[in-house]
Amino acid sequence: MLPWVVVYAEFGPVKNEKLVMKRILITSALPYINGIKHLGNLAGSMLPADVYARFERLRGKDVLYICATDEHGTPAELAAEAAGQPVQDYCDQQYERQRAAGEGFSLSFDWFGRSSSPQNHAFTQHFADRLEGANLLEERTSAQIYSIDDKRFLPDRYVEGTCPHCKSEKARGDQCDSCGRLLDPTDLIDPYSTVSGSHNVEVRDTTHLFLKQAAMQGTIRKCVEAATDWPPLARSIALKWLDEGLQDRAITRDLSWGVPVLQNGKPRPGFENKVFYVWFDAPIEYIGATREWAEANDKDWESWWRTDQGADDVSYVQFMGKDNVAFHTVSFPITMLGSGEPWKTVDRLKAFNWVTWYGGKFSTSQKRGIFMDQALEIAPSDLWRWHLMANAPESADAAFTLEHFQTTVNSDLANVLGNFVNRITKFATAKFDGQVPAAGSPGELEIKLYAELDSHLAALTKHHSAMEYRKATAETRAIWAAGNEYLAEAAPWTAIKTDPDRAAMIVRTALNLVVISAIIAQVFIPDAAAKVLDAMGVPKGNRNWPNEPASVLLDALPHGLAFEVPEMLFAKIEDEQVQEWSELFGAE
Ligand code: B3M
Ligand code: ZN
Repeated sequence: MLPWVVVYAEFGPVKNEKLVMKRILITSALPYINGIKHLGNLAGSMLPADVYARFERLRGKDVLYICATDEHGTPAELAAEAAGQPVQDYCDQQYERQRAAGEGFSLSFDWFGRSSSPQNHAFTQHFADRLEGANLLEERTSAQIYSIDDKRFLPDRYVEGTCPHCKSEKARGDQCDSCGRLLDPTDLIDPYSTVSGSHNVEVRDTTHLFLKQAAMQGTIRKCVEAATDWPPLARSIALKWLDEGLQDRAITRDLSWGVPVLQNGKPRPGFENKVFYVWFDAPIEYIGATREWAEANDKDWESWWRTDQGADDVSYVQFMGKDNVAFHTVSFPITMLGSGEPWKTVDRLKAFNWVTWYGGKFSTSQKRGIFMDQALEIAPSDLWRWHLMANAPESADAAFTLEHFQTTVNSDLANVLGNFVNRITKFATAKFDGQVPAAGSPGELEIKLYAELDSHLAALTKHHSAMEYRKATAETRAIWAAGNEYLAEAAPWTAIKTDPDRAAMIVRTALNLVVISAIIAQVFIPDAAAKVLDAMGVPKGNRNWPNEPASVLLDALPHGLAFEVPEMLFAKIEDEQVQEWSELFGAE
């Protein structure tokens, strides 16, 4: 084996034996089926989950990254109605669009499933049967909003009104977007049908299956209190919920599209026209989609989800927006723990605040904001990925503006990374025949750079492990900037006039730093990183997370290796483009 491959192979699996969790299960909140998601949805779940999956794969972990479309409930029914399509056809079409959008953003799911899958139907019914067997389900008659004009009950998004807690209008029947509280439609002030807009509604009794969440209060609190390494936002929301006291909640709805409610394989008497509530079946699709993946790839799903079949050595990490935390820290664990079976529950949960569009909400109907498919039409996915992660809504909501997007891209990507790669590869091609020079040995500047890089890489690995993306992008940028600073100080273009060996050493060091800069960039900007690593002739198997001292990393390229100048990595965003996009997408 070439000595170089041996050195790069050292980058491979993490050697720190303390990291016992070699298998990592990652799920990101399932995007609702109703239409392509906007940049805020992407930034708040699927994208950071992808960055984390890429990071852990580069460290040699066995990663399974699962996602799917969330196809049931009122979002699907209302959207299909608006599109004039049968719900199944609508979901089939939208699923392909969402899958394509995910591929366009290089979201490296191991499986992108569908909550309408037979696997999810089976698991959902299984859990309901187990919960009933544990006496945690009960048929109860409850008051629901009925629309006289629409001749139907109005669950969840079929009804809107004023939130009783924060008085925000257009609160939905199941949750208030403004204060995040879960609601029952009868909680709403002045409710009205979202189908017809009619206020001609009344409260009528209907029977549903209630999950006795209150009975599980102590069990869930123990889990959340033990989860000391959850990032702060997730833990604070979960504890707030528990402090308010868990309520028993209906897990069926008067709807026709969803998982049917069976009893002994037949429609449950009285539930022939009801289905499970979308938030009961959607998290179960994490397991359903894993089974879809296993069956399509001749793998097993049990070792990822059953702690009696190997999942006890799995680290399970969830990514989601803050409005989804309640369901993931309360109702989903209740479903799993209440089943009495050894299911793998979440170990770490990264929740995000919201990305706003110039401080306001993204809106398809009001043409406010950029949606994933539109974004890919106007700029490469790397640019969006970098900007959204560098400005991730971690400790507060983050306002997306096109002007800020332009600044971030032009500064971090074009001026810092692009400039560094371009200058040194062009100089080395001109002065050293496009080969990694062998002469020279490390001097003071290299020793200083080694120490700097060791410290940056240690910090960067820590930030990624902690899933802190603003810090991780800042550390990544700092390493790219160190390349420019090193060149400015070492000035190979001056050294070459009097001391070619010195110049050779500088060039060799800088070319290796180009490779490290690209290796760590893979998690954020995979396309540009691949272009650089391909141009530098780094084999695909040697692009793992750096795990050697900088003194080794910065002299790892084989001496004499031929390389090319990577094609231009990033075109700058011009003011005219920002102007044009502002008109197109409703920027303030
Ligand atoms: N479909 C996302 C949302 O609330 C919701 C997530 C389900 S994760 C199981 O927009
Ligand atoms: Zn509210």
